[in-house]
Amino acid sequence: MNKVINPKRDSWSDLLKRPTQSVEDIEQTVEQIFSEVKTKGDLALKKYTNFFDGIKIDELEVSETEISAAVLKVSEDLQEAIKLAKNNIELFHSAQSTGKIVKETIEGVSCWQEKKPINKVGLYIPGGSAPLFSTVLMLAVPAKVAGCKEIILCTPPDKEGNVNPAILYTAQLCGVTKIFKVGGIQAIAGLTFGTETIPKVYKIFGPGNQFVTVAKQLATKYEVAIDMPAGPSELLVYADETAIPSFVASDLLSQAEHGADSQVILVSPSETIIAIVEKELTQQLAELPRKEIATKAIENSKLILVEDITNAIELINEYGPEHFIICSDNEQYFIENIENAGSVFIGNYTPESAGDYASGTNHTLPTNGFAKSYSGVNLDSFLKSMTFQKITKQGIQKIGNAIELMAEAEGLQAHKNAVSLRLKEIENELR
Ligand code: HSO
Ligand code: ZN
Repeated sequence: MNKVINPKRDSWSDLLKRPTQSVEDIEQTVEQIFSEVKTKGDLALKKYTNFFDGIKIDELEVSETEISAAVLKVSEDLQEAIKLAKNNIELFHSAQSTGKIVKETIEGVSCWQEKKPINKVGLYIPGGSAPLFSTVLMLAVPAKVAGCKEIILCTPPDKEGNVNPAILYTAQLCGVTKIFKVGGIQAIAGLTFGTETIPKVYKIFGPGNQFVTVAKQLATKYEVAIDMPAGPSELLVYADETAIPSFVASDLLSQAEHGADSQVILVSPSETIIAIVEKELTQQLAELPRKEIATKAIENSKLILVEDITNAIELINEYGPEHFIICSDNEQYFIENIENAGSVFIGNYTPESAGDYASGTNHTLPTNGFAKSYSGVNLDSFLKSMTFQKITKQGIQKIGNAIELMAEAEGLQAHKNAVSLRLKEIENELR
């Protein structure tokens, strides 16, 4: 890991750069696949599944039989673990419900706001080296809590044309409506336009590689919303002398093992802590089955020695990590002053893995500095707010004149008329 000592403020933006990704050429491929899926539907989905995943698929939709068979392949212990996680995620996301907000702004003018579910949502679950069935929980549970009517899941098939059993088990447990064996750009295009078998959705959720990310961005041009521009995983740990170095190293590695492009950062005011964490990290890394991936991520990563906590928090807010772990005797300072982070983990006994799987918070979070402007996925991501108003005769008399004046000043006579006609009618009635 690269060690940096007391970096000056003007070097922060260079120091905190995410590993660069080249997006060149991707856009053209994405547009090509989108236009084929739009015109040829399932045929195009099957063609690209064959091309990218190397498998000829006859039936894109996962059948009931396949789901029942998958359930038998998931051990009882794992089923219980998934159920425990589901319960916590359900509890925390249900608690986020805000209900109806009613306000009489002026006598006779009632305004209220209600949240309604996004009726059709698409969940994308990547394939690849680790089948992240935990992401099914993080997306399908809040969708269900929100009351989304159709929950469509797309995930790429393996070389035999199957979907990982734990993904299928979790999907059926969470009440996913339909599951399709299709991944990558073609899946996003299918959810965007709808095909003979895949329903068109209103919003697409979930992580993915660069291709999926660019495809999700293109989907927004076709009136489909997306959760956020997701990128490689990242973690920043602040550790002072009260941190337990072996724990810190294990946390850094937990994110590093996601992908070669993941980034982990340790910020500390203590040279001793940095030195011990680095030693621990080397030892633990050597034992990991995914050490090749983690080693590459560690190459992108940094150990930063800071002068004090004020300096540390400024730097952390500038970076805006997806995950932020605080191991400090002054944790309250960090809790109060952190402004930009996707999800915050506090104390030596709060590993980031807890939030990845089972504590109840969501693990679909903004990366790449987007924590400055985006929230992670939560109950509201599956809802939209609608406003209502009802105005009485007395109410329109109270605000009517203000509306007339403002409409006049904007040069919009018809707007003014809509009020004037009513006011005159009321006056006539009163005579
Ligand atoms: N840390 C990842 C999510 C995940 N980790 C899934 C394990 N499984 C992105 O927040
Ligand atoms: Zn993770």
